[in-house]
Amino acid sequence: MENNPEILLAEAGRLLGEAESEADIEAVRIRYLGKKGELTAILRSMGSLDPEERKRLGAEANRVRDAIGALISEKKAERAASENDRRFAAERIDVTEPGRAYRLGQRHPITQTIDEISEIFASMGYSITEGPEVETVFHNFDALNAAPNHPSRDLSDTFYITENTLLRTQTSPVQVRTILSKEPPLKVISPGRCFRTDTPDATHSPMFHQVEGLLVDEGVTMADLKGTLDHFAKRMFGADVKTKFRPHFFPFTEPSAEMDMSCFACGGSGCRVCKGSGWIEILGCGMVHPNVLKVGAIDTERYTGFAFGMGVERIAMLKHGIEDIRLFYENDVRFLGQFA
Ligand code: 2NL
Repeated sequence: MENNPEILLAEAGRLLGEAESEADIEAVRIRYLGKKGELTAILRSMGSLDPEERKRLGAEANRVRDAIGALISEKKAERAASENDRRFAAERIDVTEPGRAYRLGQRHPITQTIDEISEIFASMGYSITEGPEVETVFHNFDALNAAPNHPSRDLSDTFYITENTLLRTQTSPVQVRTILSKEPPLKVISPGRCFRTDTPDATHSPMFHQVEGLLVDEGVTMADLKGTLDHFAKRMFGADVKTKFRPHFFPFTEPSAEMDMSCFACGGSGCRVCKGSGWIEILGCGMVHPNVLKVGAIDTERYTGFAFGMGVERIAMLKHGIEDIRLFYENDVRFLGQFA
């Protein structure tokens, strides 16, 4: 074992120069400065020396111990700094890189159509009302002047939950609730989900959507109905469309009508969209039957009203040229994404 402190300092310096890890550095410390280290051994062996020599060697050994200690601290600091440099390089973030675009969702085309219809009526001063999808027989049928034997009440057309509760077959019960809870003038639309026991095909679904409307005030006539619905058709399908009204029957309106509009695709000359006729049926309507107004104790001598109902899926299919209603419910993003 070397017992010249200066040589130990040189050795330790060389080993530290080669040290690559924290453990290499620690090994150097243990080898020279540890309890059984080489420099420690020199300091311990000095007892046998004469005083002059002991003093000289002691001072030199202490100086070398401090120097090796300083070299070790220096090396440790150097290593920590280079470790930081390496991590900073590895974790570097380019803050000037453009952000990743989010894939934004969108409203379902049926929701978009409901919103579009609602906006047109809201701009004419209508309020938007909602009500329960599970209804009573009273609100869905009785209050709407449906005869006790009316076919729509049939078990084979309506989802009954109990004898007295059902899934609403139209959104009319929402308007019935308005008639029952508010005083005229009334001016509401009721968009929402409806249910019938239809077998699914290209134009039928057991779950579908409707927007119904109701206006009750003094002096309301069929002219108001026609003007309102004609305006709606022009806003929804284009200022060029014309409308016409064909007599029809609904138990809750008298007189009743269906409204057709001139084909927005061909302008009325006949095409695939209007199946050659030049006209497209878009909604049902009529003057509110006095029996319905009487449900809400509305004075039928003073007040009259009109009402209408339209199928949202039908409007959306016409507007976008969709040929199968079932596409709306499959939730295939390749279909839905086209309505972004
Ligand atoms: C259609 C026809 C219609 C109504 C709905 C209604 C509601 C009340 C009173 C009177 Cl509270 N009428 N609603 C009136 C006429 C037609 O819907 O073909 N819907 C898709």
